[in-house]
Amino acid sequence: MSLDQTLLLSDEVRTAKAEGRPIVALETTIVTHGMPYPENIETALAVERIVRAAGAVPATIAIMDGKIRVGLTAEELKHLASLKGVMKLSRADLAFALSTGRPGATTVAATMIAAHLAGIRVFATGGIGGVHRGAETSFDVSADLYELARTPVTVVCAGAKALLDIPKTLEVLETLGVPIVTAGQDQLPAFWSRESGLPSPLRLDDPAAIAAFVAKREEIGTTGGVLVANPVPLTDEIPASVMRGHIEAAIADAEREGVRAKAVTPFVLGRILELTGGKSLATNIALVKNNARLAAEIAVALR
Ligand code: PSU
Repeated sequence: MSLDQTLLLSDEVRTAKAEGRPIVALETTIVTHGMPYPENIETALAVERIVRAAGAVPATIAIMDGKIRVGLTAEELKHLASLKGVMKLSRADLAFALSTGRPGATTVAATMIAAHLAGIRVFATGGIGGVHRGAETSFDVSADLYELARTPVTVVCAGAKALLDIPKTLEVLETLGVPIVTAGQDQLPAFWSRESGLPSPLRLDDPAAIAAFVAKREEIGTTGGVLVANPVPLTDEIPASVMRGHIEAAIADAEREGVRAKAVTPFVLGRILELTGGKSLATNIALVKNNARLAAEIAVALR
């Protein structure tokens, strides 16, 4: 079987590619493992509308019936969200879901791989995976970081999820040669909060400048992706001082219950949702929408 039979672009995405229109890839782990129903579906559809309103074509990515699907209908997205046992796919198991026919949602790493295969250069998510707290003993480091090092896709996020060890995540990205560009401020944002207390390695203030940077990397043949950190809007943020206690409590619960590996992030996100009385979900939705807008603007400027 050739890649043509495995990689299935929707009519809209195929036409957009043929016409050279800007496209923004979107992931599905946030739908199946990151947010509860019905906010997960509502957010995924709202994000597609935002990408369109900014002049780009959305390409939501998932694995269904042994195919890499690039561009899903609302019905297909709802079907994926309703299925039990959807795999949370990364580089290691993407082809497993394809060869066995198991349904799979794509993480940042798997979405980057699929986007690159489909010739899509920009991708919007909420927060990337990174180095987990206690990684010095658990060795829990997300494959997202290594994907950023090797696959040439620009990933717009709101920083690394603040439940991670952000200084260690920054160190690994630096070692791997992944540029981190924060949009419009000096400090790296921390997902639910605008401030992490850490300076961003790079800063650019508008989509055109970010697109010029990405284009220059392509011109000189620098391999790998670009991480764009987009601070959550001020009106939607939960200050870092408030989040700190909730994150620590949620991680302590995960440890007590023996949650490991791929299950850690979904568990901690769910626990933080309870601890913040739903506010963390509202913030998560707001930051994903904000990232979709910036990603579309970068894609438009990159043409
Ligand atoms: N952004 C969100 N919520 C999420 C994710 C991103 O707002 O749940 C997903 C992404 O798919 C990312 C994954 O790749 O979380 C990271 O998981 P882990 O920490 O297990 O690598």
